[in-house]
Amino acid sequence: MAFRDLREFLGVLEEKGELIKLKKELEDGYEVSALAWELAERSGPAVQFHLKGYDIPLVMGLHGTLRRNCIALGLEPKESDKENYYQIRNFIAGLLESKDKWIKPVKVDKAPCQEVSLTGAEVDLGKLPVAKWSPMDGGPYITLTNIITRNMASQQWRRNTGMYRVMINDKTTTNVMCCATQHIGIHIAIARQKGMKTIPLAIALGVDPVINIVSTTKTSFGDDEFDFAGAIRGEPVEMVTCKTVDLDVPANAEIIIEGNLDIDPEGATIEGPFAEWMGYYEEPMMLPRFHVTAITHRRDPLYATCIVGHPKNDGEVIRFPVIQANNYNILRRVVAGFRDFVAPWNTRGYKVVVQVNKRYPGWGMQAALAALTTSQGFASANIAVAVSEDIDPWDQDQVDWAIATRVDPALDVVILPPSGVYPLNPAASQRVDVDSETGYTEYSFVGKMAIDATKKLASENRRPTGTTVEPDYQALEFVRKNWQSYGL
Ligand SMILES: Cc1cc2nc3c(=O)[nH]c(=O)nc-3n(C[C@H](O)[C@H](O)[C@H](O)COP(=O)(O)O)c2cc1C
Ligand SMILES: [Mn+2]
Repeated sequence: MAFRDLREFLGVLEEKGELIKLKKELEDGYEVSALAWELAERSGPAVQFHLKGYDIPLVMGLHGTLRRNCIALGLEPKESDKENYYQIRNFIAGLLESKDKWIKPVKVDKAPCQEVSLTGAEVDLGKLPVAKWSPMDGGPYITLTNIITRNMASQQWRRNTGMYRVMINDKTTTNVMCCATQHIGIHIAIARQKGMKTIPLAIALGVDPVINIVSTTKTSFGDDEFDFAGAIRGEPVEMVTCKTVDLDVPANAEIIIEGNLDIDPEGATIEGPFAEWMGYYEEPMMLPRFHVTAITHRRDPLYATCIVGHPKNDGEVIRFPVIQANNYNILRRVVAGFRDFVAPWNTRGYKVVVQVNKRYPGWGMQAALAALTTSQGFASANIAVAVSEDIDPWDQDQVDWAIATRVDPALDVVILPPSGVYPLNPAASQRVDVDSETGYTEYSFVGKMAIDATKKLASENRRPTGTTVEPDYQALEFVRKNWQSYGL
């Protein structure tokens, strides 16, 4: 199964009643953002519409429900969010491990995304239907991006695509949010260490939804997400060479923005604030500036977007099952008695839960510490909780009950000292814009807390956790069968 492009996906969504084309034109960015908020609140459909003042139509909410993400991945959607979460997580985690199934992209000469090519004085980012989405935002933001860069130190074509936010400054420049712990941050640091002042960069907008999903998935550094997309699609992604920079981009995209990222720390400019996915306005930061050399697009392009901030906006829904799939794979290998791992939706990945079958004393704390110290866990989790098999790690009410009743705070909590982490961490302090020693960009410092909320054992020199209250199941069955007889 593979969608050729965004349009084919939209066609299927419309057929299934998952996409509505609005007749009404929207007035401004705030109305778009409020509509996104309410659609997230209601787990509503994807929408296509026009924004006043712009010719290019917008599509929004493509990834807004786990159900739609199942459709995007060619999986049969199931009834509940829980089933769809596990279905997507396991599918992504499985393919990440099956490198033999990864398929390299193929090159094409003629591409829909280059039907129109604007260079030099023709470049005008203001033509894109991108507005200020939230009152305190520092500018108009492009959000559903696929940002392609290369490892400039590698002889091979080591490429990365990641989804990173982009603030428009003027007709020809933007900032790109590229922090140290992301692969683009590593590309920048490597190029800086080689003494380079700029690197080529391309932004693909409006793509086959699988490409958005791989740009959000945390693969290992050095992996090409387009090879991984090939595995999901069951056929290669078609790529075309950019008009003005030495990079390849998905040929069937709606719009491509090409140019050079100024990585000289002197060239950084203020970006933000931005109403971000973790539910806070992100403070302004100094970020590299992107100088656009060309915009290419289809003759009648669509502009795909998402607006973050609501806990169930498409940005969160797309991230939630895939971003931790790699972490799940790592923990599966290193945690003794491993059963499951969930980064709960409501805590935006800053709290994670690992479930273990504790056969030996101490395995609970080992699991919680391991969840904090994989590279992804280290970069993004502040709190890890280990639970026993009787607690469903998906159900945060059960996890809270385990924390409240199985944790002696003096014995079952380990605090790790502050370390450099992903900067979009609301609890972190001391942000560093550019580290002159390493060339790394954007990180913060925060400590970490491991909580062992597993059942306690006598062999741990503890009073064993009591027996959980459960009904007599035979009696319960009897009561249920005879429910009417109680006059209820
Ligand atoms: C809508 C959306 C916007 C995102 N914006 C950013 C961003 O601005 N900066 C960032 O570091 N990560 C951002 N992410 C998360 C990254 O896409 C994700 O961590 C991905 O793994 C990065 O690619 P990489 O692993 O190749 O670095 C965003 C995710 C989504 C879904
Ligand atoms: Mn990557």
